[in-house]
Amino acid sequence: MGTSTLELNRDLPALEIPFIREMAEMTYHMWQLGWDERNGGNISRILDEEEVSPYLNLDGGSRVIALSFPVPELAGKIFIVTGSGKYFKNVISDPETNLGVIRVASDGEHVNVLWGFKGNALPTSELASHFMSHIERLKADPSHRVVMHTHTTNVIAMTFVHDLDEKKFTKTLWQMCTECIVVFPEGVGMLPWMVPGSAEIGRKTAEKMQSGRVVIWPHHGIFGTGSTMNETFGLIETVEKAAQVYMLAAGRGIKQAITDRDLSELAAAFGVTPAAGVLEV
Ligand code: 2HA
Ligand code: ZN
Repeated sequence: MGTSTLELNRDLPALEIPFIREMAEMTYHMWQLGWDERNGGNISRILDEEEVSPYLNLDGGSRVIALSFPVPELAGKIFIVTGSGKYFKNVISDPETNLGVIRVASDGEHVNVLWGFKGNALPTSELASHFMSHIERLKADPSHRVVMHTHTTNVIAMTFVHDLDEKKFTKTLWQMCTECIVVFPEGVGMLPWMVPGSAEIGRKTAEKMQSGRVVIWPHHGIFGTGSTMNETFGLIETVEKAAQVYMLAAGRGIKQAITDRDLSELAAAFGVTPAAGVLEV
């Protein structure tokens, strides 16, 4: 009934549609990195009408899903989203079951399924965190489009052995690889441990997104945001790389380090402003 079939271009394989292919390739790549075991991880990307309209009927979709957290700020916006309980590994072989394209209704209380979520699948269990983060990031940056959550192995490991203070965590990450401060000068946000999948963790995550693009959920994973899929992945990849270096080097008798002065020279050389209160120079 129109919910799992392309309304237009019915004969076009889903993987030939650029925004579906991009999700399929990204989820497969992230699964190969070992970050998205089983159904771990979820991605949502805002789609502009111009990129969707050649392929899908923007007013189509007879399936309606109610939201328990109204998002009037996102009324009319279109998203491609991974499915609840779905495996990143499987998106590439069956995008129509594992992904969906949804449009937020004008009241902000429902979404219409324009494509995908075959077999009555639902959007990610972390939809609240995604939608609320999209709202905050769009306020901060109109070019914002992507929210990505994944179970980056070394970031999770680091949250067991490092102080969870956001400034201390940020500084350690900056010290692990020279370019970190350039890639995320605003640092990382950190929540306390919380039960995932709720509107509450969504609100707390989004609050942190007011001033940054990365939020860490201790012992669980990471949220990253950005204007493109590539840039958002690159941001998360950089934080994870720093955490990996930390897990390799910490406790092994570090003999030299990148100093606070080095970090502030780097920031000046690359024209970025480091988060306040992290460096002592
Ligand atoms: O999609 O990662 O946080 C499963 C999760 C929940
Ligand atoms: Zn998760």
